[in-house]
Amino acid sequence: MASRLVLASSSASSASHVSLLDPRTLRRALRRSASKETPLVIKDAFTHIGSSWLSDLVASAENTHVEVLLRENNHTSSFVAPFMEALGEIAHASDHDSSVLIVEEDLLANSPAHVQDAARLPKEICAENKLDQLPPSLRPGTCVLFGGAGSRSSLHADAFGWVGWNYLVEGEKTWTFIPHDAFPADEVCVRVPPAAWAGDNTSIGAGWQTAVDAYAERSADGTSFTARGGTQEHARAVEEAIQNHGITVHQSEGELVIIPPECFHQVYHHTATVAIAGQYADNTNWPIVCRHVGRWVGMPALEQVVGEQQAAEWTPERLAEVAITTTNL
Ligand SMILES: O=C(O)CCC(=O)C(=O)O
Repeated sequence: MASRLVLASSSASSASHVSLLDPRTLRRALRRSASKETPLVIKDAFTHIGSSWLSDLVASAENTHVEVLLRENNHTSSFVAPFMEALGEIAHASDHDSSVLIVEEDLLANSPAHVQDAARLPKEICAENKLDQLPPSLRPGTCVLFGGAGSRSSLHADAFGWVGWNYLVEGEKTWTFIPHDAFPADEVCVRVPPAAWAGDNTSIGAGWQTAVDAYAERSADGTSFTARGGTQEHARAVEEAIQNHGITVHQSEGELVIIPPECFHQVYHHTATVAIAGQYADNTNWPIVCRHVGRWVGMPALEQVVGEQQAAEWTPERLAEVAITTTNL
């Protein structure tokens, strides 16, 4: 099978690039991104993250332990290690064939107030996050990600129809996006409720995840990749979807990537990286959130919500209450 993800010739033309300093263009681009599943790259978003932010974060966590995700020969496992040892692995011992990744919510949650404040999503992007009005057990938290060279996320779509955001503090990454309807989700995915939401009957939404790794095999010059993992048919179906509908985005240090609701994506870390990732819901994607929850809990009234006005009738409190009651029936 031919390698399909060719970095050198892929263009970022399907992803808009905007600056936080141009608010009117930014608002239009955010709205388009949420409704049309087009990823967005925002510059100048976290200018308040200063040069000491990372060292302050690391100092506050130096005596803690973290979960390390290890990917070796298409197999992912995890182990718990002292944070500083794990950082050493990320800086010096990670490569394409044996890579390490840390994705942690606790690091930021336990860091000093000025570190947390600097990592907050600017109001120009989301003035009021409706996810903050959900009951605490349903609220996703902001993560810090430390990736080693060659590490990659799974190929997945996030739960709930939220908008994802991912700011790159250090390093270089490539993203592959595939619009939801162009991805063979029923064939190759399992549904995964977010771990933060207990994963039991209190979960009111779920993401999609596949065992296929779009970045499994790297060409000798490092510019193209072949998918592997799952069955051969699954890998082929994913490759086809990427070939026909994939959008490649290169993310450099200081850029914020916006992940459209329910859009499939996988991320490849070319170097050691540090990133902050979170999620939000506002009027632009609240109808998508309502329909997502309605489908997951089996509530036609929610599933059929159309437009921002109708969605606004479902406050986050009402949505959570009704959906949790329905899942517990
Ligand atoms: O940066 C990564 O490795 C994964 C990011 C991601 O999947 C996300 O922010 O949703």
